[in-house]
Amino acid sequence: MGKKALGIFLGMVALAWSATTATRDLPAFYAPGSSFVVTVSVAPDPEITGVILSETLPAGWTMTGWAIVPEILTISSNPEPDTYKWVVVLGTESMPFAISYTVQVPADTSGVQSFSGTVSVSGGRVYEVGGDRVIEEKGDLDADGSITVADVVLCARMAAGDLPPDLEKGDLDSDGSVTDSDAVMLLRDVMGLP
Ligand SMILES: [Ca+2]
Ligand SMILES: [Ca+2]
Repeated sequence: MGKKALGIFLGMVALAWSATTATRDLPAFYAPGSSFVVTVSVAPDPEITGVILSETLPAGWTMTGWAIVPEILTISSNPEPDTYKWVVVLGTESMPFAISYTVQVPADTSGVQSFSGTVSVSGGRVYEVGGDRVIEEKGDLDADGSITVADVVLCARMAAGDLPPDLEKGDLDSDGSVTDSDAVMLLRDVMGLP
């Protein structure tokens, strides 16, 4: 292999090995009517000077605030109802960053919901955002795939100290404990009340 050919070959290897990555971190569960924070961590290629992150939320969910760490010049927009974009201007100093955004869940949401997203980098390539994609509704305490009166009964028994509390799925108002107010929230959900 000639020197030039070797150079091209090594260049191709470097291209193949240096890839921008983006990873989403979601909580495992949501409660209808609540809000929570989603974090997307992006590690751009060294030569990347700008990144556009685009995130599509479950239908009807809204983004209510965001932050980027470290602080980099960023412009956000909401081009379509459920899609949010952030243009991150890295300039000459490409560095990993994380965008955290707060999501408001509508009160009438139920079931498993999913997120999707892409990162477009200067130079034109587009990568899928990896990591967590789906989030389940809190309250399915008997894990049978739906939220029914049976789950309300379990929640009420946890609130009464009759059963060990399931904080991940049973703490609907996210105040750190399973109490009667969680059981009431779940009952309202089962009955289709706002
Ligand atoms: Ca259930
Ligand atoms: Ca609670």
